[in-house]
Amino acid sequence: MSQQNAVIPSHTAIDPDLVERHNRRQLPELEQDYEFLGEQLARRKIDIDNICQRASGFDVAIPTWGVGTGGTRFARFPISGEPRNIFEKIEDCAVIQQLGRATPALSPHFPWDQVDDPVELKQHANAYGFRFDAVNSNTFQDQPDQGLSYKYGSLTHQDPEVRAQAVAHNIECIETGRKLGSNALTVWIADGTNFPGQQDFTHSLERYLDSMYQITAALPPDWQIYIEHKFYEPAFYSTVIQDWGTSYLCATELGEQAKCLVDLGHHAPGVNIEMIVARLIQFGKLAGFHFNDSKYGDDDLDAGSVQPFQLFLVMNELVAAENRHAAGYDPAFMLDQSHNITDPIESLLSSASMLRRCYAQALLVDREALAEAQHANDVMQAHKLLTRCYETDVEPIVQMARLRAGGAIAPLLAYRESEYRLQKSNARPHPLISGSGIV
Ligand SMILES: [Mn+2]
Repeated sequence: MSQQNAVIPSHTAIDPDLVERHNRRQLPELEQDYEFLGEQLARRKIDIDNICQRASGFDVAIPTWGVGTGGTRFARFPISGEPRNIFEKIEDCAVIQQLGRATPALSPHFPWDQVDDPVELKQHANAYGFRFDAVNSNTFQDQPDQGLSYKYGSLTHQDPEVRAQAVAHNIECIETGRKLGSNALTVWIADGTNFPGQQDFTHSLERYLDSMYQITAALPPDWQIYIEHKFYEPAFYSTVIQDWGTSYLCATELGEQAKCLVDLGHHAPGVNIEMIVARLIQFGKLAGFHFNDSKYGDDDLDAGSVQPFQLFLVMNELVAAENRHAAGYDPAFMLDQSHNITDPIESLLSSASMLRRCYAQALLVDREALAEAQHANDVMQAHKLLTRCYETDVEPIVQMARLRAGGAIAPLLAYRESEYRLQKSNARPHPLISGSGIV
């Protein structure tokens, strides 16, 4: 995990007294639950405070676009009090960090978060205690002032001028990211086809590599470039960077600074994602994650809301890699969700908590016993060693980690008590028009 110095906040989004009153009410029950779980874990030779401390080190970046209401290609249903610009988005992100204490970084998106003065933006974020994680480029839609269209592709377009425009945008993102203190660029392209025969598979990928070489050449030495694959959508027949295999091949071609980003929702249903994660770690090419969940085709449900066991198994691979100090292992963690029908602040609080929960469960795994069971082909024992940890309710650990870091024991409850959304509904007049469009 990227461990950087925490930025000390000078601003708070919610009255700290409210959080303290909330915690005083919740504390007696938490203390009882924590003590009881501590005794149970002690019988398994596990020190609860040790797990709590390690779990509190698991942080995830908030995507700035996540605090706005998402949508589908059919409709978008905005809620009142939505942030209208990046500065208001940061204020909403600050609520998530103040109460949850698991999200000290922001992952911005350009041009959506474009400002005249990135230094001012950095200062605004720092005032709330945030640093900037990977910046995200956008060549999947046309902007109002854009010269050439991405309708038929961007980095892989047949026309070298369109490719040059897309490359230039990515290089601009690096420049802005440098001013924000970021050290990575995430590149996801929508390029692909809707019809067999529309494009030549090989030539599209050649053009992608050619464009990516130019972007990679513009990276500062301490930066990385994250290649994000997605198997389909918006292109429905073929996608240029469709899976982890193509991502790995490209990252290998592009060299040391290029790695593969795993968005949990960007795989076909049923794919063994935890094994992909293990493979990428083994070969030193895991860039990090976009955490979310998926059941069918939607790639932006809340992390762990549909397949929590899968999330646990992914965390299990991460903990295994940490414990053995796997070479080149330093993943970046980001959420990437679309909140279509929930309050985005509630979803992001809940998801960050869910990640910590699965991570804490993975920390409980007795790896020595697991290795012995695997060696002896004791299938059931090996399986039970994992499921026993997954079935352990570690919520008191997650809550205690939050409390010790100055957050709220029950952040959703505290958020509702604060009436933050209501306040913002009054402060941010917004036309409640249902428009279409994904985030
Ligand atoms: Mn993503």
